[in-house]
Amino acid sequence: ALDVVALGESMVTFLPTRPGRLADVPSFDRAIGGAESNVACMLAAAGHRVRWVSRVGTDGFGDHLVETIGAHGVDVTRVQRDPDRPTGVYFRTAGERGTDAHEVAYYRAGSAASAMSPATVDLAAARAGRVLHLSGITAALSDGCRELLHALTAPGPGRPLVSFDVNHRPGLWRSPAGPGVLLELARAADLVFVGEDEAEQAWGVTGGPRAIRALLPEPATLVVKHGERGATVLPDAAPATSVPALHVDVTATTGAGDAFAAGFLHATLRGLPPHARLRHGHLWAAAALTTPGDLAAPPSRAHADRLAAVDDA
Ligand code: KDG
Repeated sequence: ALDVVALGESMVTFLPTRPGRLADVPSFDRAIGGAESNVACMLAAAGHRVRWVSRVGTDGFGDHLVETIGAHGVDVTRVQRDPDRPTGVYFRTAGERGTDAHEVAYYRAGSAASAMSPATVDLAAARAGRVLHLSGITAALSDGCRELLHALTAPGPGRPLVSFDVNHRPGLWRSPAGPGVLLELARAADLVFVGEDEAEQAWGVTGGPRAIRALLPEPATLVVKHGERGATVLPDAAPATSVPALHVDVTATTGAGDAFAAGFLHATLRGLPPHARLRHGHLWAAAALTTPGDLAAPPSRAHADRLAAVDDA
């Protein structure tokens, strides 16, 4: 049986070889990105049984994604190949995300993954794990992708625990419906990850974790991230738990949210208590923060367990 199925678009990612404006970067290093496959790869590297469900072109970039993600130990047998649409790619600069200095150029409109829909995706393959991990990025890709997320989050028999990372990417939404769609999807999930700043940007909610919880009363578990300050977990019927983040010298923040979700899911699958889930989230995020690419190797289990227990002693 599978622990986790992650569904979403991945792209070949081009990382700048030097800082500065996109217009000035002369060459790029190839890597891979994709919020959901980042989660899948980290969980598989930590020993979990994981599947990635997606769609890529019949091009070399599609081959590269399938081969690289498969090499992390992720089941890629349900990834479809689309002969008519290309694999998405994107370029970015080195500047810190969330600042004006950070530029992202996506080439993914009309991609193979944007053709995912309830009609093209094998829903049973997506529902085959204990956890189904989704993100709000998918909802922005096309009408079919948005309908797919609604189908996968709808209640019904055989529905796994649905984990949803809001991942609000304003630059991707071509309609003003984004925030409303993300709210609807988050309310239909069982476990939700959202940044405090993201909740303010998308939904205009200020007032911290309690105010966000009031907007999202349904998910059994809500995780509110406060960036470099830490994160709070709000279970529906238990007191909130907050754990500060680690202080690290940040190389690149891209992928840190995915790593946090993966670490939290890893500890959840192991049945660890809320504070340990947050600690693992922070430890895994630290691995991504100190790596230039979107995808990092998780800390070893023994090492992370020792670090997670540091101030329990
Ligand atoms: O969270 C990291 C992702 O944003 C990155 O890997 C690319 O999935 C991606 C996206 O759509 O921005």
